[in-house]
Amino acid sequence: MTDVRDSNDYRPIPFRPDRLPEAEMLDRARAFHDEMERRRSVRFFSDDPVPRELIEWAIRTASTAPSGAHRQPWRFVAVSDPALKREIRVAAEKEEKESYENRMPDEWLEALRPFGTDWHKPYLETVPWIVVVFAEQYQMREDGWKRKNYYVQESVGIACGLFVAALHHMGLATLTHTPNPMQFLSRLLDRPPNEKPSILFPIGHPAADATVPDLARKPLEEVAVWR
Ligand code: IYR
Repeated sequence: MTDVRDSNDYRPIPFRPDRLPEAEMLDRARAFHDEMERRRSVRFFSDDPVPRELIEWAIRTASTAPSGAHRQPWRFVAVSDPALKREIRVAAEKEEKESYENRMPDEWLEALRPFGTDWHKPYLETVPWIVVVFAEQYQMREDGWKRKNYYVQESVGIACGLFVAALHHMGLATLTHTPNPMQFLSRLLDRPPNEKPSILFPIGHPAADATVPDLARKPLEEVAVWR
């Protein structure tokens, strides 16, 4: 058995980040929590423009996520073209209408009632940006070369989490929207067969009269277990 450390591929470099005093760690922890605590999923957007540069920064930040074998198996497809946004809305509403009316069981519809959702997705046309995240199931080149990716769902999920945090941090609102089924996005956005649509994010500023469901987050005691 060869030791991975004997391989020419393993060439680590020093990592010596500054260590913060504990009081400062706590201040930063609280401040970051308080900021994230103010994040809400938004379904009512303003059509105010948002500079492309902000979306670029959010994608860069998302792309700092850890990933299986550092394959970074994500593609962020950013859409601002109004005609394409309209096509996405029409196709998403077609699937969602069928889902809400015929595919989703009563238990699911009941679970969604507090959120007031239905098959209408007007925000898909209102927002200045739609970003669709695709999960790269395997790497593929035109010459037919293929290579497996690892922990794709987990990696893309973490990247999407950082994306949401980055947008919130810069003062933008978004929503994790998952039209179901969502293969229509591969067709509309010309994505290759090794990429699977994962989450769609409408992005913009909240509408002046936006509302959100009145909900609370679980307290620490409910989500943490200490042993
Ligand atoms: N995809 C549908 C349904 C939906 C499902 C869940 I779970 C939600 O938390 C919210 C909506 C829609 O986007 O309306």
